[in-house]
Formats: sequence, C-alpha cells, structure tokens
Amino acid sequence: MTNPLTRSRPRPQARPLALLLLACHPAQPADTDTTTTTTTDTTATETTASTSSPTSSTSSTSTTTAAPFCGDGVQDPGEECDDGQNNADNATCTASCFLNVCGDGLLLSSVEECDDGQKNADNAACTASCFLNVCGDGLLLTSVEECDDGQKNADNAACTASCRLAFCGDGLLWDAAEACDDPDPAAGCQDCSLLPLTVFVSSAEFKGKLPPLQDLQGLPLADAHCQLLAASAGLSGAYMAWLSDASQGPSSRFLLPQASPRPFVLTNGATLAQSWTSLTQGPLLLPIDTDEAAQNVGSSSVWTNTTPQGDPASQDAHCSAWSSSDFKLNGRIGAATETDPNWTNFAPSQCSNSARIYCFQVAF
Ligand SMILES: [Ca+2]
Ligand SMILES: [Ca+2]
Ligand SMILES: [Ca+2]
Ligand SMILES: [Ca+2]
Repeated sequence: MTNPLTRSRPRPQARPLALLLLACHPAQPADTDTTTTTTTDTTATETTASTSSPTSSTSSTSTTTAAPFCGDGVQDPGEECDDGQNNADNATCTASCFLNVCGDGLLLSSVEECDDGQKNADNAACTASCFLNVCGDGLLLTSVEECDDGQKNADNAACTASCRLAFCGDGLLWDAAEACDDPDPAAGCQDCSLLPLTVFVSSAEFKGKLPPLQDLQGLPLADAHCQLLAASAGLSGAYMAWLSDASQGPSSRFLLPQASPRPFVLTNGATLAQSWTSLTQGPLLLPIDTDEAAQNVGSSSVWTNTTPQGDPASQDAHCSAWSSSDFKLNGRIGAATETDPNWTNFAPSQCSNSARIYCFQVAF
C-alpha cells in the first residue's frame, strides 16, 4: 500500500499548476502548447519545491496524506463503496471496496446464507439467490434430493417431507396413488392395495343352540364355528359370525372391515360389496350363497338377528343368545339368495329349526 501512495504523490501538485498556467496563456497555439506546458510544468514544480515557505509545504504534505484509497472511508472513483475500517469480505463493503453481492463468492454475513460465486445455482448447494438449498425450498438439489415440490412436500404426497420420491413400500401412504402401504401382514396390504375380506355362508346348518366348542358361548361360539369352517377350507385369516344377540352385532364387533374401505369377496373371488359402507347401505352386488369351499348352497335360511347396518335386529329373536333350540323361541333369519335387506333381515324362525350362519373375515 505504501508504494502506490508514494508514486501518486506528485500528481495532485502538478495538475493544478498546469491548469493555472494554461489559464494564463489562453492564446497560445495548439502546436506549441504541449512543449511550453511541459517545460513550464517542470520549472514550476522545481520552483515550488525550492521556494515554498514551510507553511505551504506543510499544507501540501497534508493534502497528499488524504489521497484517495480503499479504506479511507470515502467512496472514490473506481470504488463501489468505502466503509473505512468496516470494509471486510464478509461485510457490505468488501476489503476491495466492492459492494458484497450474491455471486461474488464472498459471504455477506447475516444476509447471505452462502455464496459459492459462479457455482451458485438453483440446483446446487448454494442457490442463485445465495440461500442454502434445503428440502422444501422447491429447488431441486441434484444428487441430494430426489424431488422438491416446496410446500407441497408431504409424506402423503408424491414428494415426501424429506424430498424422496414416494413409492410403494416406503411405509408412507401416498394418498393419490396408494390405498395402503404397510409391510405388516396383519395390515392386509399387498402392492399398496387393500386386500379384500372373504365372506361365506356356512356349509353346516345349526339349530338355535350352537354346538359347543371349548367353553365358548353366544357370539364367540359362533365365531369359533366360522373359524373352524374357514380353516377346513384352507382360508387364512380370522373369521367372525354375522350374528347379533340383544346388544351386540357386527357393527360393534367387526373393527377392521370398518377401518378401511376394502372390498368383500365370496370364496369364488366374486365381489359382493366394495366396502363396509356399500355392504351396509346395500344392495349387495351378489347374494352370499357360496360356502367356505366355494360351493353354492342355493336357497337357505341363515341365522342373523342383524340389520343390514350390522346392528341387532331385535331384542329377543336371538335364541337366547344362540344358546337355545327351544321351538317356543325365535331367532331372526336372512335369506341366502337375496341381495336386498332380506339377505340379513328377513323373518323370525323357530330356534328348533336349522339354518346356516354367515362368516366374515375380520383380520389377516
Ligand atoms: Ca476510498
Ligand atoms: Ca456475496
Ligand atoms: Ca431443495
Ligand atoms: Ca408409499
């Protein structure tokens, strides 16, 4: 810094003098002007140096010290700024008296998050606006982010909250494309589709008092009969009976079928309802007249005491909670060949009669 200052010292002195001399000889021809000026300039410089009083010499030295330079706190020609001692490469005015801008490779603290100079780009670590490229800014950071949809990023969207492309098997439910995404076999999810639930009418017929199994009674005993029949036909999963006593029925007992909109199919694969809602609103797409072995049972009575909505149809027509075959008691039945509400709520029948039961898969 010392040398440039020293070299520039004579110039501020010479220029005013040359201008003065030019002003004193305005009529001089142009062709002699250069020579005269040069000669006079030299003389004047020498004269000034040799004849100046101590006072004027001091004044001249003072002017030279204030000569412009980057860092003097004054914006001079050629400088975009000059904040004096505050000039710094991480400040508004750089150490070279340039304004710190995005793209100069100099990090302006508290304004720029980054500045990689010419490497700034919206697909790079430092964006063209000098922000760090983060997941959620809508700018795809190549080789780090698989996607970035900005505020649309979400674990249920095409681009997840962590900037990964959604896919079947990532354990995240992509609303627009997946019905489910759960590797747990108990979830009944395959290839991100909800597995259907199997429904059949029992091949066996029972009187109002269901044959004993273990120590079970009432609805759990009926469930056990369904489970036994399903297992005998090689059907996997858990089964319960579409049957009600005075207080409980499928709507309060079939939890998984109501938790997800999965279809119900017969053992021959045909769909009888697209979901619990369509099952209970009716009508059925097909009658439930196929047994666990995919055999059609034809016209049959089926113990139910259940409305199409899955609730108890009556407070007393349930053969004493399916523990009595007394002919003086009734149990309500459905008709296996029907698709309207009669499929489950058709008429009372004496408990001494025999009828089938409907069995529904309720878990995987
Ligand atoms: Ca300056
Ligand atoms: Ca910068
Ligand atoms: Ca991003
Ligand atoms: Ca998924």
